[in-house]
Amino acid sequence: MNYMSSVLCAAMATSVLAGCDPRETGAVGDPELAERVRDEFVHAWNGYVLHAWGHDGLNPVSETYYDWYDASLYMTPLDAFDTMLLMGLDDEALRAKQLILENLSFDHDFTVQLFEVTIRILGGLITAYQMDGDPRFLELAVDLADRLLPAFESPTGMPYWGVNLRTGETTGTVMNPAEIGTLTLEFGALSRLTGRPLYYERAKRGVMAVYERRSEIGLVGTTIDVETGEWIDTESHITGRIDSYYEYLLKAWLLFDDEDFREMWETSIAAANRYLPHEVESGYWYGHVDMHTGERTATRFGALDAFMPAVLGLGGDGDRAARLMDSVYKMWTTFGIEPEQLDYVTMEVVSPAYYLRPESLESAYYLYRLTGDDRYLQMGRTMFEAIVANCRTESGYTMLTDVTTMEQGDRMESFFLAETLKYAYLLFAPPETLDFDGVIFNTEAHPIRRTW
Ligand code: DMJ
Repeated sequence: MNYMSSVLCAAMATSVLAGCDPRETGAVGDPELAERVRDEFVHAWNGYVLHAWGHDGLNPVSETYYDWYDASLYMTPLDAFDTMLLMGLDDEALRAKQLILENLSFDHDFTVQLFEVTIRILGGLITAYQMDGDPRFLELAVDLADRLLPAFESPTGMPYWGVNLRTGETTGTVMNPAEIGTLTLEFGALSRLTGRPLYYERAKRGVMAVYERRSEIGLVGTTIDVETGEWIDTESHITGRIDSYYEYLLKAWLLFDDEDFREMWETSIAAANRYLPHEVESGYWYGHVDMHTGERTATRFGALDAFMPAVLGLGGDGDRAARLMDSVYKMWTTFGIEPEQLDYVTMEVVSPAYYLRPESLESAYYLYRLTGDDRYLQMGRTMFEAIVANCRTESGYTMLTDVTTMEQGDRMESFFLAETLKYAYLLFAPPETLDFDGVIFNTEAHPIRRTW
């Protein structure tokens, strides 16, 4: 049993989530449904190939493409590549690999968002290198990371929002815990793979600067000025702008054996578990509070918050994981598909879109792998079938503008192929498809293996 497994098993021994090895939990999946997920992945990828080839992504209704910046950074093929390898789609993977290696360049005079480019592109390249073995993926990752490093040159060590890939000029002093804290797995893995500690040191210094500014009761706020170190928005929660801060505290400890991260994770999750949970008639939720007083500021929960059962489960807190997952599923089934945000007291939609997000399926996958409980398999089935029924188009899959009407929008985010369909596939596929205990997924579902 490796280190990660033993940490997890030790933690789980005290929780209701018993068992660590999926074969021991009896989690056999649903191989027929896994095949269907694979077919739907191919359908979505073919839409990209036909209408958006070489661009960042597909608009599946208008059958057009989009790019985030003035030139493509090949987000969809990079995000999709390791899913193809896991699904055994070797021809598709080879075409994606050729497209990336023949065309991808980071020598562009434009500013990119540090967080998004790190989780999707740097993360995609690192896993591509680990799974495929071609050193050109690692060379691209190093080139990208070197161009991103100037972002960390702030007075506090917390990175700026964006950086110009060619000039290194930085932009954006208002940042948040998620965008600062969700860089350590990618920069840390690169340090281990290259023997250059600088990447990890820079990313870690940024997270520690956030952690050191936690409130007297141990919580972090929504936005912070990276030059002054002052909090701007002091609302605390687990939704966007804070969410993966918690995820990476835990995962950096597990991936790198770094005791500093263990301490940061244990302190931070204890505060979150003390002040955020809210038991109301509709169930058990994690809401919003003021970071200084702990007073309730909002009763909102949403699609992004649904990552939390997975992280709680991975951290060994089976009881909270199971209870929160029931609420996640209720959020999904109340409307047929989860909304971006709801008020869990009134159960009314606050923000009605569904962006093809993965977090609910991700949590179903983790809890199924950790417990072998068929309830999670069934939850995943319901979610996958709802996505097929409502988001499928002739040329791919689209986001919905409103889950109360199921009106379709016109956008397929790259994380649909990186995460949503990957977690669905892994949930239903035989456990040996991926050794769950041997990898740590980055927040874009790129599995990172501790090869060092
Ligand atoms: C993805 O880019 C990542 O999962 C990120 O952590 C949150 N947003 C999307 C998916 O919803």
